Amino acid sequence: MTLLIPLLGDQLTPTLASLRDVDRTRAVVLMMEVWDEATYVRHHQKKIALIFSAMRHFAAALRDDGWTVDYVALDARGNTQSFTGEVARAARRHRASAIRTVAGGEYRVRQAQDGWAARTALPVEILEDDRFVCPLPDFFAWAQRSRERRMEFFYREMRRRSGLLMTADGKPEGGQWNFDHDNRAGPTAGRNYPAPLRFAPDETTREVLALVAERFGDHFGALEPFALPVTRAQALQALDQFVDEALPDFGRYQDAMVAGQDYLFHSSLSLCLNLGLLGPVEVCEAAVRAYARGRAPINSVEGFVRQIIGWREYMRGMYWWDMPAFAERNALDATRPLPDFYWTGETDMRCLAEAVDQTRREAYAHHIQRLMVLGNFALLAGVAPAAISDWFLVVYFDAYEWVELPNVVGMSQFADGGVIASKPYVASGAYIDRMSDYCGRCRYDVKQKTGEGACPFNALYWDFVARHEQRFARNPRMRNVYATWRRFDEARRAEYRDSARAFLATLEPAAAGWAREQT
Ligand code: FAD
Ligand code: DLZ
Ligand code: SF4
Repeated sequence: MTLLIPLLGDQLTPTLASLRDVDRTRAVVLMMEVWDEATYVRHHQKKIALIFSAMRHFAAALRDDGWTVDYVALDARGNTQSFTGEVARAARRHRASAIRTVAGGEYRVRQAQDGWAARTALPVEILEDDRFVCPLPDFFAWAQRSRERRMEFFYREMRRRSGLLMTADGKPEGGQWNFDHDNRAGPTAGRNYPAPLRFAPDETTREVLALVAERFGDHFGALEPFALPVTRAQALQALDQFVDEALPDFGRYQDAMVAGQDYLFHSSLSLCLNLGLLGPVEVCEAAVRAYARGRAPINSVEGFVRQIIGWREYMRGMYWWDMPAFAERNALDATRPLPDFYWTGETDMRCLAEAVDQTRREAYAHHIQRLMVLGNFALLAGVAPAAISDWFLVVYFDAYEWVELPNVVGMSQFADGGVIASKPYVASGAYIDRMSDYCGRCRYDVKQKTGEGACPFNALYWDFVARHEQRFARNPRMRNVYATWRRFDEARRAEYRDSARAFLATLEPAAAGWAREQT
């Protein structure tokens, strides 16, 4: 009687549902490095190394804890290179009598799990992933009864449910649910920024780095230097350092962008959260403790908690609510191929060149770079949502489809028609200039509106406004924008549109094969 427990690469949590209440002497945990997962999109090299290294460290920790772990390395003999193939092989190898696993975080994987019973002729128990504050059935119930499925309303329920930042009489701490209006400072000259902790690779990580260099060396991104946390102990250190050094200013500078500063006051904890090395509640509790001790102000702590129990949980719910249709959404009928500079970084637009360069080096960019530079440009230029979504899924160390897709297709590209975002996240150069120090040394002039030498975001912005007038003119949050557009005379409107057209004609489409293997 052997229970086989397949455990996926983003399920690195010792208290995972499938590991609870199990007789360890009769169970085998199966972990699999498989080509299918490493190449369903051609992930950034650092992301593959991170996941393989974290998986290997987690397997070692489970063994230390008394579990029998069958770890199938990528190059192991007979590896079929798919989850289903490996589950079937392991079921035979261990003469398993039953299979118990936690639901995969991605639709594709969850579909595969549904086929395991037929493939192995064994009973398969697929448990809900309970590492979130909001179970999916509760999210669906909320979505069903909500007229407007906006994050802000959902977030208040999560505050009440978790008790985080709630007073004893059930009121929001600090008297408000949301302190976002305090969180809009641009960069301040002369500020020092805390660097996230960097962890020297140990022998396990070095072996993985050699493997990734050999097998995935033609994928996007720099493999080394590699300094990411790969164990729970390292993740906890990273959390402590963030709370002590960055959290106090997290809120104020949340939307700022500074050349050469990859992280500012952001936590970079998404990688630990999404792998399961840290849980959402413990991370929020650490921030709330800092607030209680007077070490971090309410605008920072509330902002941070909102990102995790608000946005992160909401995005997961929306993903499962709308899949598989979500992946096909394209409300604005955008069809442009992805410009090649997203892969090469070769563009004179400094904001984009900075964002792509740090993405290549670090497999990381912070939220405002993702939303208001990389996403904003794709939306303004009319890039096909599936093309920009593939790019985001490849390049970030925290990118799993359940969180990437709703952020890109929903929030950033408005391709869901305005379910997640109440207005499109578009901005001209003036916004980027206000929130960053990029424009000063850009070849383009952010103040110039049209023509050669003008910041391309300016004409693209008004071209977007014009292209989508029918859809957005009646949106209350776009009323002022359209009032301005209508005040422009014909000649000025034509100048914007011609300038945008001329710029778009210069964009080189990316070569095929960067994001997905060519068939
Ligand atoms: P912080 O700024 O320190 O925020 C704290 C935590 O809040 C993050 O670690 C993250 O877990 C959570 N969080 C913040 N915003 C969001 C959000 N919108 N959705 C979900 N969680 C959030 N996040 C991912 O985890 N994976 C992705 O693939 C991803 N793709 C994105 C693509 C686009 C176009 C956009 C606009 C956002 C995307 N995000 C994604 C959300 C967000 O940008 C990242 O979570 C964040 O930048 C991670 O860096 P951090 O840990 O330093 O975040
Ligand atoms: C992203 C990823 C990669 C690159 N490789 C593996 C792997 O070899 N084995 C594994 O178990 N998981 C991997 N992952 C993460 C999976 O894609 C992840 O488990 C799914 O996203 C869960 O839905
Ligand atoms: Fe980006 Fe325009 Fe500023 Fe250049 S001028 S950095 S293109 S916003």
